[in-house]
Amino acid sequence: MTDLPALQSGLLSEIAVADLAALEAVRVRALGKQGEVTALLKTLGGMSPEERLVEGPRIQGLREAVTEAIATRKVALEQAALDARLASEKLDLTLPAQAAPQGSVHPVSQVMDELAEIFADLGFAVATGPEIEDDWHNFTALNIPETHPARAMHDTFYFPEGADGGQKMLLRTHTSPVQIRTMMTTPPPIRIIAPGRTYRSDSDATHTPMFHQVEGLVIDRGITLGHLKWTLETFVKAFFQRDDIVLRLRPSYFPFTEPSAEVDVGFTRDKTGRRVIGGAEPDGWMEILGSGMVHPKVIASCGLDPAEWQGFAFGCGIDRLAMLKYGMDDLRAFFDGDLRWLRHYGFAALDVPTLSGGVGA
Ligand code: 2NM
Repeated sequence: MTDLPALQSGLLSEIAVADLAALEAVRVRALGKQGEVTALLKTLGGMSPEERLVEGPRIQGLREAVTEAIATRKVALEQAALDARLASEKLDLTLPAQAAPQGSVHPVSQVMDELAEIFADLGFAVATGPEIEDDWHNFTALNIPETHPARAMHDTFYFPEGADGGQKMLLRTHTSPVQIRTMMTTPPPIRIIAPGRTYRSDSDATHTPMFHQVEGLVIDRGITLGHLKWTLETFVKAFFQRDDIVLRLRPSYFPFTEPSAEVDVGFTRDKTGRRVIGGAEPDGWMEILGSGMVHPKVIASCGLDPAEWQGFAFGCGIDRLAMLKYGMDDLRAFFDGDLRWLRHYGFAALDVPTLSGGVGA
């Protein structure tokens, strides 16, 4: 005959001090298939009914006592383990950031913010639109018909002919479709800039297939070339942060403007011979913008009466503006995602351009 009270007190005292692994070992040794208590339960089958009536409740009582003791100990151990984790993994969210900030603002983003800030001061809103455009908004509405050589000039990325049988879809080659969409949805007067990604199938040291453009548009009554010139002068002075900026407007051709002008900015040279934008007596000229008076056909395409509404528009490459202002010489580095380049040319996240604080000074 097994001494049940002795067995029970032995097991219970073991359980009382066991850790989780020891507890599982005790459980297997007592209650497992080959366990001591299990073996005792099996002896019930060989007993007489009278004997079983006495021993059955005693053995079952032992089993229940051990089972409950194991369960109780297990909960206590798990709670203690959780308390220990909570104590050691404490995180004080009110502490200042541990590491030095790793990220920086890309020069393209910085220049976009500068442009928004400068033009906001002149009363321009920022407009955006889809990068996947249809042929009409990107070309036709801009007075670039199907046969126009400008379509070939733009090296357009076309999508495969759509199953919907609708228009040819493409990656916008300029942000002008944003201006078209604005003219069609917003009653004049309109003053907007449209910065964003644009795409042309072109790739070398000075061209990337994706590049950034900003275009501006003013539509109102009685707008003249004089308004255009003043606006561009004010913009370029604010952007390069000097007053001795000389602009030169050269007659040019764009299908969407008439007349059209390319805008050069005068540069001088520093002691090392590097070109510096500005200087009252330029040593040479750099082309930075295209511009013109919005073609009456474009205004009419958007549902406005060109006899009542006139305007000017301009466009330029943001990547190129960033290179000129911040002195990078290879456009391709802009899109390499090289952290060393970004650490050198990037801007602190809190270095937000403001007119009072200096746009990107
Ligand atoms: C340029 C040069 C000249 C331009 C025209 C328009 C619109 F939609 F109003 F017709 N948007 N942008 C424009 C004009 C763009 O980029 C070199």
